[in-house]
Amino acid sequence: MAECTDLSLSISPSDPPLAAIALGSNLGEPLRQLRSAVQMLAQTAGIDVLAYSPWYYTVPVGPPQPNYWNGCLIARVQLSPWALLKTLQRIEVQFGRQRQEHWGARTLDLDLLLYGDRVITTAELTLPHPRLAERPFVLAPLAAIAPHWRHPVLGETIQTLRQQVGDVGIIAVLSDDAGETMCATVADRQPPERR
Ligand code: PH2
Ligand code: MG
Ligand code: MG
Repeated sequence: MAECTDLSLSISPSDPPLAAIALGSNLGEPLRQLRSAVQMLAQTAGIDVLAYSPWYYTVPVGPPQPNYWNGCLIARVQLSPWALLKTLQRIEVQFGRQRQEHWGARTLDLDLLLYGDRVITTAELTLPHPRLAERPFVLAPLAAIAPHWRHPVLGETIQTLRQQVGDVGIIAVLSDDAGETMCATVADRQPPERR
């Protein structure tokens, strides 16, 4: 499993489907939980984890709560979008996730962001994830592993969307490959200039 390989260049996202999943945690031991969630997903039948991003330390969006650690992974999946969603929800519960305040603190959050180029609007599932294009804490890690994946509704690449939102709310980036001590702070936290 490689960290930070641009899979969207070499692999078609639709056949067999690639899924992009966002990970977040701000309760308990976030980094430990996120790393073991990656392992658990990698060991799940029908999910082949191909790459995962560095971990981003981010300012919480929503009610006052601890800072988050966020990341993304890309997997080749042999599950329907709905079966994949159920699997993510089951793993969240295994990590002690309780349904609580909207946008509130959590031990583990696994959000299905993209599933190939599928566009889905049902009560349980909206794809692409409805807030994907607004969130630096999702777009920054996703752009690290899939910059050329095109948002199937907006028609823009993840890299372009990531440039549009900038680094607002990103405090630091930690790469597992570079070792635990490598923690670069992101100086530019201003919104980007619109061109
Ligand atoms: N998730 C939320 C609410 N707010 N803020 C950050 N920085 N990162 C998150 O993952 C996050 C959040 C609910 O899913
Ligand atoms: Mg979320
Ligand atoms: Mg969620």
